[in-house]
Amino acid sequence: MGDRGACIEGLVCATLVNDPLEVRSFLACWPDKPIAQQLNRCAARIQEQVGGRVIRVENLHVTLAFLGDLMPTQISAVEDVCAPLPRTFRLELDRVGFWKTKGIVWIGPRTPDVEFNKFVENLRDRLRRVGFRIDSRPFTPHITLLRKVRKRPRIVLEALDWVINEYTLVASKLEQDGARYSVSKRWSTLGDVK
Ligand code: 2AM
Repeated sequence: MGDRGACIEGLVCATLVNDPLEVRSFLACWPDKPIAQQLNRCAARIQEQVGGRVIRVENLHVTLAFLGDLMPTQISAVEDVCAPLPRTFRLELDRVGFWKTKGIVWIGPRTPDVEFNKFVENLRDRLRRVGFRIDSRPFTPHITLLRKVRKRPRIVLEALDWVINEYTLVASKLEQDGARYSVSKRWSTLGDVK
């Protein structure tokens, strides 16, 4: 009977198994194809130097807010909070970073766009106010390029100029070879209806 035998039937399942309606969700910006392809080439060069697992080109993104497993009513609440981008933002991706404890190599802007960060922090605050638990650390825009890296890469890359004109609500399914993402909703810059 294993572990379950020691527990109260019914209650056990409720705590151990996720509700099938729950969807692992996050808000993110996605680089367009040419930028994503360049980032993928950067990741391959870094991998040659320090190993690790390159993030698939179609999965490259900046997470604005990680939301966790959401029920459909919570997804509607997120959609109610999200607003269009007030304008287009540009991020100069010119800094490769390494988070040793997470084993992540990422790329991001050396100089953050203050207005973009303000927009994201404000969005995260509004989500908190309606009950979502959002990472309390300040927003650090980054695109994860590789995981499972043990050593800091030493690499000089040409800066990439990324124009951001939308963000999306994404559903994530974890599979053996990494995550599969699907976009469920988009918010573009004001006046740019999708
Ligand atoms: P990362 O790239 O810095 O690891 C989808 O999983 C995205 O949400 C990833 O980009 C990941 O950021 C971020 N993410 C995953 N789990 C998270 C968590 N528990 N808290 C905050 N962000 C998370």
